[in-house]
Amino acid sequence: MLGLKPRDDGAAEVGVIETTTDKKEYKHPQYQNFVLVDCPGVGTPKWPKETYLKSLNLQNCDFVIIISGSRFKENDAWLATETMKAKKKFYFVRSKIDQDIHSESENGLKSSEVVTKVENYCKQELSKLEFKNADVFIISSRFKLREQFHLKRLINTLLTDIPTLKRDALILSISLTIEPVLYEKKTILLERICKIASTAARRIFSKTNGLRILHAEIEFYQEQLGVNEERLIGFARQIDMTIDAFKKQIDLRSSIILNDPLQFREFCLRNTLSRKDIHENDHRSTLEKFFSRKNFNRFCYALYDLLMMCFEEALRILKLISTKY
Ligand SMILES: Nc1nc2c(ncn2[C@@H]2O[C@H](COP(=O)(O)OP(=O)(O)OP(=O)(O)O)[C@@H](O)[C@H]2O)c(=O)[nH]1
Ligand SMILES: [Mg+2]
Repeated sequence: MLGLKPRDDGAAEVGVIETTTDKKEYKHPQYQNFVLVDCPGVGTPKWPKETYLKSLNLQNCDFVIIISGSRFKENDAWLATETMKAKKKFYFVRSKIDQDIHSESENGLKSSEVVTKVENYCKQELSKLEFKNADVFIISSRFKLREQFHLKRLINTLLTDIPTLKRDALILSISLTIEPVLYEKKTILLERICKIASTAARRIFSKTNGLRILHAEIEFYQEQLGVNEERLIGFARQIDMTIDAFKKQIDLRSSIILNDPLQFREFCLRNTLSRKDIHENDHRSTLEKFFSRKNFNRFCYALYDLLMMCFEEALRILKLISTKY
């Protein structure tokens, strides 16, 4: 969820031996108020069941994710019950599905069949532990596989469950490029257009400053939607393509405009979009309210256009990557 590999700075420690012995907070690299707390499992020497809840400080959490790499056991069910009593949401997550897929491939099972088998088995086990109809999210933490399996559904569920006020912060913190997250991000970024355009337009006697604000915002779009240089290199590597071939295939235009000062200036100061080009649902009324002010208009159009461009690029990346798996 933090978009980090195990060896990256700020990533949680992982290891084959007991690794997490104390509670540790992991701040999102870009969004410091999104904090994931990694805790040892229930019943480990330093974290016995008797003092677990006190150590966990459940009241300070928004939700609890209970992760198991094998079967869910009594202690997992106990933690879920306690979380429920504290009126917080909990989620059962079964990781390491890639290992099951690997083991079962020799038996001729397809990966989707293995996922279903493990999911049903986990549900069965949880039902024996008095969790009838529990939802179980099957995932793999392997960096290359993290956007596959049920992580998409887990994130969607989190987004539905989270208190509204915290939703935007959560969505912007999610570094995964998965379709529902992209759509949510687009909505949040659209809502920022007026404010950014207005700030930039107020620098009316100094267009350069205004343009600098737009430039920073569009870099933020790229970062958020996963079409910045760093993510592109990662995606290209993931599907064994050279970065140039990848960019060509995606028909990447946003970074070309952003990296060429002249083109960028021209793009921001033109005013080619007409009202009918603005999609019906895309906050038309908010945008229209301000349509009379010239620079504001131009900046709104430019931001809108570039946001859509980045968004379409992100969708094309997603499509390309999914066809390669
Ligand atoms: N193949 C595979 N290995 C995984 C996956 N998730 C974790 N691992 C590996 O399993 C081992 C244990 O992972 P950790 O993340 O340290 O597990 P943990 O539950 O935090 O363990 P403690 O901190 O000791 O409680 C490490 O070697 C990880 O690399 C996964 O989805 N697939
Ligand atoms: Mg750990």
